Amino acid sequence: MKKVNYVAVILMGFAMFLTGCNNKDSGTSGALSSGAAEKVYVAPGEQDEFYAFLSGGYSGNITVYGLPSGRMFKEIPVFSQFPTSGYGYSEETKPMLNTSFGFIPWDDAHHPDISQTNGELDGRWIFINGNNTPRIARISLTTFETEEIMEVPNSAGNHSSSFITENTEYVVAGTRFSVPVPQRDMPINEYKGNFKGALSFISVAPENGRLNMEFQILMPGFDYDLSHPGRGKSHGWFFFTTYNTEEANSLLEVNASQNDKDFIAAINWKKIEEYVKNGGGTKMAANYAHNVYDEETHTGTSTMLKEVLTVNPTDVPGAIFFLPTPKSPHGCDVDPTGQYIIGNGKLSADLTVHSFDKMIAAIEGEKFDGEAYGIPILKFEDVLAGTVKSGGLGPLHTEFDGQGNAYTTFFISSEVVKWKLGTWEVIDRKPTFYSVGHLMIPGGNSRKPFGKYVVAMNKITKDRYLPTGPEMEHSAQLYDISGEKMELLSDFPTHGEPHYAAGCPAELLAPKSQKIYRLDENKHPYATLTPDKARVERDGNEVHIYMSTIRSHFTPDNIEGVKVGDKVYFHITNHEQDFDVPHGFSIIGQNTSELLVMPGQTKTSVWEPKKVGVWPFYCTDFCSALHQEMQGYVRVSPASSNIELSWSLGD
Ligand code: RUQ
Ligand code: CUA
Repeated sequence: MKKVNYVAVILMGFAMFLTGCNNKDSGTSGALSSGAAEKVYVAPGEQDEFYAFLSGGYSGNITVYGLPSGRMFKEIPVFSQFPTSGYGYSEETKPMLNTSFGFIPWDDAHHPDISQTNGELDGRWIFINGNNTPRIARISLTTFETEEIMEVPNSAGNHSSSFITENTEYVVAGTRFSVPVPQRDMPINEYKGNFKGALSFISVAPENGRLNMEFQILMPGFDYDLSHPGRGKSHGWFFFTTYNTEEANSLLEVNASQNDKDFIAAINWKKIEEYVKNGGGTKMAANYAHNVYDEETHTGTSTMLKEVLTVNPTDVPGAIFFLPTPKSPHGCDVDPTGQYIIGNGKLSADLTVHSFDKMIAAIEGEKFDGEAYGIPILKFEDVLAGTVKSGGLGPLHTEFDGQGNAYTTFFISSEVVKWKLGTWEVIDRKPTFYSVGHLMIPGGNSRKPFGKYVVAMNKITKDRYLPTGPEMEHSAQLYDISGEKMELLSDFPTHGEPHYAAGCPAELLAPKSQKIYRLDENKHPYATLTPDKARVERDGNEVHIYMSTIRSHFTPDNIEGVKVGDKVYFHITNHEQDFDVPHGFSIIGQNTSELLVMPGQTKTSVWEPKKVGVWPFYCTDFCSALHQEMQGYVRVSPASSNIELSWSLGD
């Protein structure tokens, strides 16, 4: 990609000039110019310029891509069991998926957000929300492993999440559905005035990223759809879109569209933080899981937390205001300067842009237009910065390029529209294929966007790829936005349903990406640190096998004395200290998944042998020329047998 053949480019330009070919419509014609092809071509052995982290939606995970190539590098398991790596199947990772509803091996993951320092991406962690059984996850961007999951109490449909403040002080989680708080048995049609919407502020410890549920604001019973932090001048505030301010509880497609305007809730979290630090708020009994993965033992633990601090909005005057925003707004986006708050009214054609300065002036002038449940409503005209008459239909989400431009997706009219902040004029529009949801510019949700590419994530694929039965993978499209006009460069398939995505320059992550885990730092209680420590121990009907692996051998490789009815734990330590050499482990009849054990790591799989016989196990990852020889046997005797445990160390 870097080695552009200039002569070819000049000749090509000349040829276009001769034929009168106009590059402008390359997106609709389906025939891309070779200029576009060169822009996405990453030659063999070369690397991409950006990482892109796409949420998997109903896959529950995150997928990692390179830009501009659109090549998929990895799927990071977060909320879903993942047989490819054994996540959620191994004894070490099962606790990560514990909740107050028990073991929940799936979720609906929507909005990844990378940690920031001073409003710029710092590449330490990425956060994502579980929408269905409300949870927030923190993933290390060194190991690309899920390190922590916090359940969110009093929430339901954790959708206006997981956005972070500009120094990663908080990861914020807002409920989409309002519910009775605390949950109780009550008639649904008594919703209005009785249900609450919890907005949770979870602090992130700067040293190690540990999450702590600091407080929850119990808002009126609206739906809280999306949110974004203030930044720069508006740092200290958080903005949430609401819909269903009608508080309807049935036929929402009609009944929640009655009000001409819903609200953006502006929350001064610094003020609430101060209130809470001074002893404000009410402790409420709760029950929610906090799951932490220990870096030294590579083992997760799950703790149930029993209390949450709640804040009633009217107890902190001057902290929360409503900004009227037309037509059931969905996206809520804040520009890199922190001045503009954009509400995308999904039933309107126009975009509403609020001004932070005007909002502050209106608050100081106490110019209110009534209140809702004690929360002051500002006057629409007083806070409005401008309206983008876009000519599109169904605006959803907006990102920024750092050059004073904004890019908004339109679901109904299937396009990305580029417009100018401050003048509100539309500069360009390009079709998407089809029905675009979110879009992402690397750093586009920070003070410092890298405005070279935008990725549009489309909800419908149809004819873009070879058909694969009734369902197609969703389609992403990459546009070059470095010029005045956008240029469609490529399509690439995604996995699950990408909602939001986050991207960053490759150099922020690539140099610090973990290569191995050091064996001499392995603190796993069942680690086998030298092959001579490999052994088998019986404890009642539990059998613990301490096993080590190195190309191309399991130690021990033959085990006898196991009986039907035993619970056999294979604790496997990978002794490799080389980058990219995992070993796998699987045994016939195992009803979990294989394990993929990284260099220096220990992982555990449980096997409950059902049948007498001699059963093989093998390595599932083709690790060397003698990978096929990496195998062993377990002899399983009848429950009544008294064959002693024995094993071979291969000497
Ligand atoms: S959503 S397509 Cu889950 Cu972010 Cu708007
Ligand atoms: Cu180890 Cu294949």
